[in-house]
Amino acid sequence: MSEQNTQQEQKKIIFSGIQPTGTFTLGNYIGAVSHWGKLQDDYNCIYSIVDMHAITVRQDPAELRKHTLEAYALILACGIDPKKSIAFIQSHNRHHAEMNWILSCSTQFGELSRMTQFKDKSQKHPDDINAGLFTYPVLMAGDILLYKADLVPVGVDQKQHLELARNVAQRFNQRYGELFTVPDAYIPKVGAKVMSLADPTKKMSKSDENQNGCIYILDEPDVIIRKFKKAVTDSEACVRYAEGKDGINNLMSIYSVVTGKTNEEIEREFEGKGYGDFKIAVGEAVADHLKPVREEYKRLIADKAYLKECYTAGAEAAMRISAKTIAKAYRKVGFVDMK
Ligand code: AQP
Repeated sequence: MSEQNTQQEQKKIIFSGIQPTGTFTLGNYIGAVSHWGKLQDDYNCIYSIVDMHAITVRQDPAELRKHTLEAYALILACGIDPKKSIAFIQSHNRHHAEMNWILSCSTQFGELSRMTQFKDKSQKHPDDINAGLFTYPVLMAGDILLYKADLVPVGVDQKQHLELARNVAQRFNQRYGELFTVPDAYIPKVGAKVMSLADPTKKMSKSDENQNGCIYILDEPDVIIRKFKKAVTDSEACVRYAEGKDGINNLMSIYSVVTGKTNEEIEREFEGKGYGDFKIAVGEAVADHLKPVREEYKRLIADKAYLKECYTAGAEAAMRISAKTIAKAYRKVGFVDMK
């Protein structure tokens, strides 16, 4: 075996996914996707557009198909190199649905009932509280466990689901014998929860009805700056990070991520200046930061043949790994081998 292959095998495994429920927000980007590309050299990375998760909320089929392709192009535009990482569309690999069933039988009704995302989304969609919405975290556990991922880069909102994946993995291993790696969350120190600009007590979300609260990473610079100008702050008119200043704290975190400046440096930079100047500076810095992503996305989305080549190769590579895990899981639970 070559030295390069041995190194590849020794690297830890990373899995993460994103739903194609709309254009990614600055929250998705800062909390998750912007880290994905940076991890490619040090880990064996597997990234997925999790379209099966997206249908837990009613989707228009044509829109979902379009958003899935766009999301795939977007992760590449954000720096995922399909030659370094496995990048695929979840529904292309049927092992996810199969693992979902196996793990459903090792997950308790009570633990799923405690999931805050289920409670939030049931409130948001009271006319469609479907079983898939309830068992979403089991599908997610399967996504991770199929690839024996060591680390899962996610925003802080996914911490509870990851905890569940760990419990399910441990329970299965105890019941049937060692199979799954128990994964750890990889949560960024700054920007793990980007808040809505319109209501800084609420998470910035793709499906938020208030468009002003949400920066989409493909928004044009003038739109980004306009939204930041409207951001809800407080009446103190002093740029400082402090309890109770949710709006300013959020803007400072965003500014810190895109400029690399610390909170102390930001406070010094805006000493004696009003919120108006600060909001414009944040808007401009974010627009500049996202410019290369926007440009690369436009190039990629126009090249459907290239995208297809990448997601097909990605699904094949993903299946080569997950086929082994699902076969072992079937054997461990006692299913009869066909061969
Ligand atoms: N506001 C956020 N701040 C930091 N990280 C965030 N993430 C989402 N919102 C924020 C992280 O983005 C990754 C992909 O999320 P997802 O698409 O799988 O689902 P989500 O968490 O439900 O994201 P949205 O934007 O809120 O989607 P909708 O509106 O469809 O529910 C995850 O790692 C997540 O932590």
